[in-house]
Amino acid sequence: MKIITYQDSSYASFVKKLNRRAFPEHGVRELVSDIISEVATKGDEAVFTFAKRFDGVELTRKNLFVTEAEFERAAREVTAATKDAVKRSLANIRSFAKRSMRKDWSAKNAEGALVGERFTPFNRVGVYVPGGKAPLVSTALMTAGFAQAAGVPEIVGATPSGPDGSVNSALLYALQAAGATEVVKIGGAQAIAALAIGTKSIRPVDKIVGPGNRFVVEAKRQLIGAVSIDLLPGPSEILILSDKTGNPHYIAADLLAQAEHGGDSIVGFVTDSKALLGKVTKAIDAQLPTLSRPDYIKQVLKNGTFLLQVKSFADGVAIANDFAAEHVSLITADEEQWLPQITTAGAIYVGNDSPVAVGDFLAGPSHTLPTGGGGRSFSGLRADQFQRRTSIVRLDKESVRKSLPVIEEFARIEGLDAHGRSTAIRLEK
Ligand code: HSO
Ligand code: ZN
Repeated sequence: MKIITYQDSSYASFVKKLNRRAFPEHGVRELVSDIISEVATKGDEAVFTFAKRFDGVELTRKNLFVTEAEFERAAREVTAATKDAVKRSLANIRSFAKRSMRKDWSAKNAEGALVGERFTPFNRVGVYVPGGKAPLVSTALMTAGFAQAAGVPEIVGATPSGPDGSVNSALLYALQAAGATEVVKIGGAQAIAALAIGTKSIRPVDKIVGPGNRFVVEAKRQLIGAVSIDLLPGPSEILILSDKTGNPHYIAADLLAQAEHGGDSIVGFVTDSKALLGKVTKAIDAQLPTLSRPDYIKQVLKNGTFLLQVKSFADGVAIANDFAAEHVSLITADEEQWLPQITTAGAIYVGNDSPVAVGDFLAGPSHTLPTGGGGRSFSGLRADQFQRRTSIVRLDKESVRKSLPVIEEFARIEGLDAHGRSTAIRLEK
């Protein structure tokens, strides 16, 4: 853990580095580009080769997709408690989704033409659920669940299988409950490439959503154009910003919760209270031995954790906005003043009693959120990102007549007289 206070000589340079901008790493960029080219030229064969190399699994056209029998077995294997948890999380997701969905509208413009927008769901989307460190059952809900709420008819889940070719039962159950119509057992950049470009066995999708490691994120970035994407969500992050009113045990627990994702996850604590900083440090040490993933956590505590004492709460707010964390927990006696000032977080959790874990699993907003500083430019996954938007324009003779002088002027300026003609012809006898 890096512990720094505003009095330290390294403070200024450390804070400067917290003002992040996501940029693809050099080696990753080339590697992913090669994987995409292989999938584009060799299709299924490339996918199978990479599955063998990266996931240690022997895939063929026969076991590439989850079968009906596997779905049925998963539904038998999961407990009633799991089914209930999935159901309750999906219910919150659906009602959250409903409120953020866009609705068709039309209105008259200044010349009396009818203009408006119509929303239709994407035909076919891919939802990526990372494998590896944990069966991210909630991630299936927090991606596919929104596609389902938006009415997407074909939802293709993609997640790597274990070396024996199997996928976690609860994950399969959740994918199906959230509307997945197919599940393909592939992961990594090759999965994103296969979904975007298509292979003999895998029909391409129109949009790909969901979090992933740096290779998945980079593949999504490179394949924009072939598909659209949601955002570029990477490893989990939390930044807790608290004044002296923060409960150190809760704060330590929230930091450790996101740290247990391991890998490149980042957890930060920023406070203007020296006393609280000390207490949080102690609480982390006290809670760590009680948790079941010490290795993942220790890795993040070592490489991706900072505890920062700032001079004023306003400094902390500025740092939080620069850092643009996936999650910001805001704990302060003056919420009214500070909450509106945090503008770049993917999600804000307010007050001592709002654990980020509740949003990870149940609350309703998608936990698929911008990371790596992406919050400056992106927002979290929403239901309306599964709606295609088409604008619609309808004129009658009267609105053509009122529009014509302006059309003819633009046609003249741009030297495109056929444009002017195409409008004027409507008014000829
Ligand atoms: N904290 C993760 C989401 C997650 N947590 C899934 C548990 N399971 C990214 O925000
Ligand atoms: Zn989490």
